[in-house]
Amino acid sequence: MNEVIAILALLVVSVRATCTPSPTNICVTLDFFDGETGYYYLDTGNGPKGPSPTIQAYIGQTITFDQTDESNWYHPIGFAYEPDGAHGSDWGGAELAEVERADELQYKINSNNPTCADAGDTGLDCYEPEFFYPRSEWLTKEYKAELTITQEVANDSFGGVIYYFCHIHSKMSGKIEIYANDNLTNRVSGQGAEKTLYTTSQPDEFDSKCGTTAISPFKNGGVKACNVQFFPGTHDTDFEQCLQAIDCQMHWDMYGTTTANYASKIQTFMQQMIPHHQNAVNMAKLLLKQSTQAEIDAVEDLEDVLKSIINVQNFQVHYFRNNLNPDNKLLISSDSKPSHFESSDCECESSSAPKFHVFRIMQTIMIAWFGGALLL
Ligand SMILES: [Cu+2]
Repeated sequence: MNEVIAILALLVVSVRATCTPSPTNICVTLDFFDGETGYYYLDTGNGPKGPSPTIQAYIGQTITFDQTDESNWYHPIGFAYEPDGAHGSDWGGAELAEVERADELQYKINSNNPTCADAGDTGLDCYEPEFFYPRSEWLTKEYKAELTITQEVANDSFGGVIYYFCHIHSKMSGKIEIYANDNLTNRVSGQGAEKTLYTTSQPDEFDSKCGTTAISPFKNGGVKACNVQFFPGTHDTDFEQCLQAIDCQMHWDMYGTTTANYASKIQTFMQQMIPHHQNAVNMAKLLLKQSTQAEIDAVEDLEDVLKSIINVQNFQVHYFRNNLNPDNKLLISSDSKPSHFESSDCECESSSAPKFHVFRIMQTIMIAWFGGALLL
């Protein structure tokens, strides 16, 4: 039965229309190795550009953002007058104004206006919930957002700029510059100075090899290396060296981002769960980065599981940050080494061998004793 569903899903995926890029039909993809959540890449006819590229539009233009590509799962696009729109300007911040009037935005599912009970003016509340569907189910439909740059949108913009963003994850925004007409020379001024957009985080050489985010300081020889080997072996492959750094980051950050002697069970849970989830996300990305598609495909449902870990646990990390930050409990890991990583205090290697040795002696005595008892 599962095989039949899988084959049907494959057939449906293969008959979904492919996106033909142009300035008014933008093919949206995501590179999830790029930064924590991944960033949008936009193809307006010259290949995917990104991360989070700035694009141009003019008053009167309608632009379709085609999100049918599989990489868009869990990343429903939205539009706002300030970066991150619904998420606010910082973790847990108040919602910021979105582009959401009926003549400005229309979501499409399989090319139709959504008709669920909450469809409202734009269909967002039918569109966004489907991005939480299981990946195999989401993959059976086509998802698009049609944005129209009206005079009102131009007037409400700050400095002639609006932003696309992900309705599920923060920090994925990019700019849409608005011009008065199609020669794209006269940018509208809107209602005041342009807002500041954060920069995207870029993977360094080690992260690029591992498919991860910000683990270089934790690799062997790095400034935050752990002096603890988290799994056995000689760690002589890229996969092992990446995994060691990923595990070191989690141990360091679970210690360093947790309030000491704190009475709130919920906030302590959230503080610990952020680095715990980041570890899972980086491990999933490492496996995808260092495996061939054939290796992944050989294990039933593995691609769904890995991409689910990346998108769902990142969403939960953002949920924890949004809860912790307004109470000043979203901590940044310090640069001072957790005491249990100092080699002088480390009980991991020096004492485990004697304990193991004592265990073996006890085992030998017990076997000898029982063996002797049986002979009597
Ligand atoms: Cu997203």
